[in-house]
Amino acid sequence: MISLSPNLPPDKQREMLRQMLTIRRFEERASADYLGGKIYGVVHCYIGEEAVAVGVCSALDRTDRIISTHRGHGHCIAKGADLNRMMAELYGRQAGYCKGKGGSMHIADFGIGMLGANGIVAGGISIITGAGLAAQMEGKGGVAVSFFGDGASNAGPFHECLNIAAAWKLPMIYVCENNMYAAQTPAAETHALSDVAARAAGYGIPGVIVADIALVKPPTLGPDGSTTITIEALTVAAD
Ligand SMILES: Cc1ncc(C[n+]2csc(CCOP(=O)(O)OP(=O)(O)O)c2C)c(N)n1
Ligand SMILES: [Mg+2]
Repeated sequence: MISLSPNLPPDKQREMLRQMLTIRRFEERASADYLGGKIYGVVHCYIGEEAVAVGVCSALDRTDRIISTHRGHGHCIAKGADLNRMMAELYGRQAGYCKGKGGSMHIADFGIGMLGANGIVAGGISIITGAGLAAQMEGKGGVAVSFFGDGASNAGPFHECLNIAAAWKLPMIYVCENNMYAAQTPAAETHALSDVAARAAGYGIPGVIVADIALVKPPTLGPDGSTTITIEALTVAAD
């Protein structure tokens, strides 16, 4: 993970804006073609949440590993995935990341540290916590980043993984994309404690809450890269 100054150079800001717009344009096209019946399977869009993926991934090295959710395009693009292979995958083509057999929710690119999108709500949290253990064992200062929704924070993997990550001091960043809904269900109907970061604190993991993220300056990991942290990004999805 690299350290980003809160006062970013203009070139860096332009690059981050370019990435956010790339995600937006990619998904506008994907959404239109999905609604037009040209794409099989399901396409969940990340429109409105682009700043979270770009802010977080801008602070990562290529070798740092991330995992995504059912809204995977933004995380893929922010980590540096190939747009043509992504779109080919949505269209079910041989040139796609999974030879067209996986579709929108299964795009992964291990070469850039993108371990995959995931149709199982909270399923990715377990996978990436294993990658956090791998990073710790490798001893090269890498981190693993788990993106997940507020709804996923009600599921078992969230609680089990944060517990063990804190106990083992894994180099993990848990990023909750809190858009206040799990599908159509308002968050207040499913959990009484509204701040997901406060839940993480219950496992001994420090958390920060940010309103959307134009830039995440990751809270400092321990000097040996051994601390687990949680970032709760308050954000809004378009659907
Ligand atoms: C294990 C599991 N249960 C239920 C679903 C159906 N489902 C798909 S998206 C979703 C809501 C997820 O909410 P959240 O984690 O907040 O993500 P958001 O869609 O808000 O980004 C649900 C319940 C699923 N995909 N997997
Ligand atoms: Mg949500």
